[in-house]
Amino acid sequence: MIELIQFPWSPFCIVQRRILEFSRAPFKIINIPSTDRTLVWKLTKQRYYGVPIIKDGRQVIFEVSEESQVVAKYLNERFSLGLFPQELRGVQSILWGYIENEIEGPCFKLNDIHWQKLVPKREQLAFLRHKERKFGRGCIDQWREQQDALIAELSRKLVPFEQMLVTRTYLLDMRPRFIDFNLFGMLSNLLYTGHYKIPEAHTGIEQWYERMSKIKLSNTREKLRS
Ligand SMILES: N[C@@H](CCC(=O)N[C@@H](CS)C(=O)NCC(=O)O)C(=O)O
Repeated sequence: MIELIQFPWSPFCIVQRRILEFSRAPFKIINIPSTDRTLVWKLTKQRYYGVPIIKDGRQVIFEVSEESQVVAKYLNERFSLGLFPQELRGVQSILWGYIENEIEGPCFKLNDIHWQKLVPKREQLAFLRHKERKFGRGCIDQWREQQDALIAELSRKLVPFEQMLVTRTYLLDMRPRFIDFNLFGMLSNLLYTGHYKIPEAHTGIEQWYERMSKIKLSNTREKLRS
């Protein structure tokens, strides 16, 4: 059985978790502390410390660069999910670059404002140190002060997706493709603590999000046949 090594609020882990749920394949979640990557390090033979990774029997799958989608492409092949069709090559990679930078940025900052509720006490020192070494001392307090501006930034950056959904059920097509799962993961990270909603103006995205949180592969196939 496939094992997903993750922590629950990570936007990138949510992408792969939702893809696995969508596939209907049985899988096991192994949660690790966000501050202790020992298991990832061991499974990847000291080649990677990020999450998510997946273990499928003897194979361990992980990303090879910031832009790679090794895990999603592996699951796509393994379960014939149709997430990376030939005709959307190029378009999808431009979009996942935007989603994983422009959309992920405000989402993770807004989520991190509530870090003390997410991170167990014994991990808080390592978590805060990791953030402050990457983003500067006091970064989380700054994000808290910038909360309204971050929500406005996110809302503005979501406009193209709202526009895509005017004429389509999913972002690029009448069925979900990889970038639907990608955007879903970033927004699920935003919504994880229950402190936020999808910005109000984006009713199309809100309805799409509902669909994306439930859709499973056979529904898609049935719909495609009809
Ligand atoms: N492009 C990678 C990004 C993964 C990523 O940035 N994961 C974060 C957690 S959300 C991570 O583990 N970063 C390394 C670290 O925290 O040390 C993917 O799609 O999986």
